[in-house]
Amino acid sequence: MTENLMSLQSHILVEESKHQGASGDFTWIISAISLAAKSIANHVRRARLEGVLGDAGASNVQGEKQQTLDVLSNEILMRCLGTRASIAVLATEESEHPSILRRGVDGGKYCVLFDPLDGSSNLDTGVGVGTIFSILRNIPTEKDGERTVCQAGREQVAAGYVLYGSSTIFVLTTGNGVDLFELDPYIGSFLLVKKGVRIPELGKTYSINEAYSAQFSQGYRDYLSWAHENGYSSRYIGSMVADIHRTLLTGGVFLYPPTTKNPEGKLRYLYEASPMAFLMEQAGGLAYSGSTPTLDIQPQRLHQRVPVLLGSKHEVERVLSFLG
Ligand code: P6P
Repeated sequence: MTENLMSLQSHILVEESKHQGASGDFTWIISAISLAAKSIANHVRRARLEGVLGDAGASNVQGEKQQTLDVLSNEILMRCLGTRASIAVLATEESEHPSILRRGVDGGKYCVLFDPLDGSSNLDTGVGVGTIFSILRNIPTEKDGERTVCQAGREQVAAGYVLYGSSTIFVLTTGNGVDLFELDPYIGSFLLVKKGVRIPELGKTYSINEAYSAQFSQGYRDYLSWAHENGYSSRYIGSMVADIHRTLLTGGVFLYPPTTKNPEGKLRYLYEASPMAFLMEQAGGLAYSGSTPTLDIQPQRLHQRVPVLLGSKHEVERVLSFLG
């Protein structure tokens, strides 16, 4: 092997050294997410052996049936992040309201938002699932937790996901491109495997739940008809992190349009659409919610949903050309 071995921890320290006056707080947060990801990966991989599959017998604030591993993953992230002194606010898909840990005057510098185990309804069938996270700066003058975290995606200082798939992959951007790490379970470390990931500008693959086609507006239906006639492939796993990861690496476009059931779209802005949009733009792709760049949206509610269209630059532009 000719490449130097670079762990996620070392990589973040190198990145941090590029920022004058960096305090190390940010590194501690990524380190906490990395620790949580290793623990969650262990439970996901041993779920059937540990008897933690299936639903938890309750529903979350979204009215979705909570899986046992949703609750466990959420607890792991809260326990890892709760110890970090620079965190002001934590917000999760699993809780109705954000948790205010400390004010700005007490050292609270960052807000961390996450979907602890997205796609968890696929766990019983062994499909890849993931953790999605977004890091924002705290607003010391804002006392309300929800207003503090309701920031446009362009305000993010970092975002990423962990894919618990055939291997455990940590994908991260801190605003200087996208880097990809793989967990080496034998040494318990995420190792850098690709720096500066770029999404192909073209990709003849679209990823959408076509079962809802009758509910899509005409523009989406016109795009799908065009794709069918122009040799596109359809790939849809129904687990956002897995679908996005494939799109990032092989190109194409991922869509979750408005439907009758979800007129704003199904995916949540702050801890699903916004972090994924940041990653896509950092990798040279595009991300739109309707006709607005996803990162420009100003959310009003913690669990606000938005339409999602993201992926290869030219593929997203082509879909937009049908949406009018
Ligand atoms: P549908 C999983 O439930 C999820 O939140 C995302 O991971 C995924 O992209 C989407 O919903 C799938 O939704 O309606 O196609 O089953």
